[in-house]
Amino acid sequence: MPTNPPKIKVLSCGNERLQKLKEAFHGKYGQMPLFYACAPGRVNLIGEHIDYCGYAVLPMAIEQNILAAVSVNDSQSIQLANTDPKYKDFSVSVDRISIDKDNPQWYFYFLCGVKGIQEHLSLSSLSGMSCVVDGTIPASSGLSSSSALVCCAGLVTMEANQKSLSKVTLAETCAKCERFIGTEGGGMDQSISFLAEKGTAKLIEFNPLRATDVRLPDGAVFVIANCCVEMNKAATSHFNMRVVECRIATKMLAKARGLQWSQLQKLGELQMELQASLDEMLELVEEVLHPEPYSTEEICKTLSISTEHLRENILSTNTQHATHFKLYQRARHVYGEAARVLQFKAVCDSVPVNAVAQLGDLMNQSHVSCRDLYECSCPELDQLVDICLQVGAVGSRLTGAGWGGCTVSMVPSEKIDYFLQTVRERYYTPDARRSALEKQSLFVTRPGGGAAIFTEE
Ligand code: ADP
Ligand code: NG1
Repeated sequence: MPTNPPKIKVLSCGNERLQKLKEAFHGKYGQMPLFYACAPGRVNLIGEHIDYCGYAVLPMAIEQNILAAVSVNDSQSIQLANTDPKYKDFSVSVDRISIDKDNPQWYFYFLCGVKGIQEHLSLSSLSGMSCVVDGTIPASSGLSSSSALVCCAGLVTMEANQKSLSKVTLAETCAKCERFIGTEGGGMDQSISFLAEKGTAKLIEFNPLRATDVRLPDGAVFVIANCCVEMNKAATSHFNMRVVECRIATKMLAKARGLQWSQLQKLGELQMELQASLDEMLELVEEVLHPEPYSTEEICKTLSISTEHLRENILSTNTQHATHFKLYQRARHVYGEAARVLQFKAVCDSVPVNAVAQLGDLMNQSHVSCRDLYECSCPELDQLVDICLQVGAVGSRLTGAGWGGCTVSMVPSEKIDYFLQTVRERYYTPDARRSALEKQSLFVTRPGGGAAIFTEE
């Protein structure tokens, strides 16, 4: 497999979207783009909220992506425009890049990618760039529009500065730099955006980052359905609260086992340290943690630390206000979900006769765990999952961060027409807003390719 993102020669006149983007670019900057870059969104089939705990996940890239047209300028500035008027123009001098965590505007995600590559390559000066961005991934819907934008910006910056980096380095760099916006994600989105290959889902493992093909069984298709509730991760504390709860659970479990807990941050690291199985980790959770929420006082007392220490070293900036932490529920979800990912991969590899039913079961268990233990679902997602299961899906679950956004369902191929029509009738048509969004909200998806650079022939 080639290690660098592909550079593809294209004819924009054969591609309506590229042609339109080229025209928009010309209208904005009065010149032609030098090159284009695209990075896909993703749908996670199973393995939710466990990447930042160090565990493997199982996503595939989707066809929807972020595409940018780019030229290099000599004005020493980064000029950004967007084909969607909702995203306003922005310009900044290359030596004045800063990212405001308290105000997650679209261009700050772009600047995350720019800054990440600059720091990784230790570039003392950056080329000026003029860009127009065009996106087709529904935003704040669990399909990784933000990471696709960060990855696209990272790739653009690499190319505009005439550098070359491997897909793995780009993925790791973009995973790290998206955290400049404040969310403490785990790297799944950026990894699949760069490492995806058409026709196959991937098992993504971390530390070291690697991607293994997962062939999905014949006879079923995956359908994405958006519940039409948006949840912006960077603008709320839900996401980081879960990251923090997992971090505290790691330390409390480590302390109970007499380990040096202060350096341990992830539930996965703790498992490695203990050399235990996932089942044994679940037993440890039952033995050590209690289901009632932990107060700040109880945590500080158990770890023998001050509240200031907790706030400064363990909590994130946007979770400073938190007073209660559900450690038992979060840890149970993470260890259970990590096991389900491995079971899903094993079923795809061995393809038993009832493979589709087994995978569906695992997806259903995942949703229940996200809903009840991790509490990252919402009534609309639960309703949509129920409808999908009633009308033919063998498995259905929320995908991505949750609290809104999309479900992914596994549907036997022969039932797909009835499924799509009935979900439409039951979830979208009765509500005017949903109905207006239905076309981009309910669709069959197949594993797509990863990020790439295009130049015109
Ligand atoms: P997701 O789950 O899609 O990653 P987030 O809430 O983390 O959702 O990020 C969504 C943000 O990403 C948007 O608010 C916007 O700032 C940015 N974004 C998404 N799509 C685009 C786009 N096409 N153009 C510009 N910015 C975009
Ligand atoms: P989305 O669905 O893109 O908000 C987020 C995290 C992932 C992962 C999932 C939950 C970022 C950039 N992405 O994805 O790393 O933790 O939630 O599985 O933070």
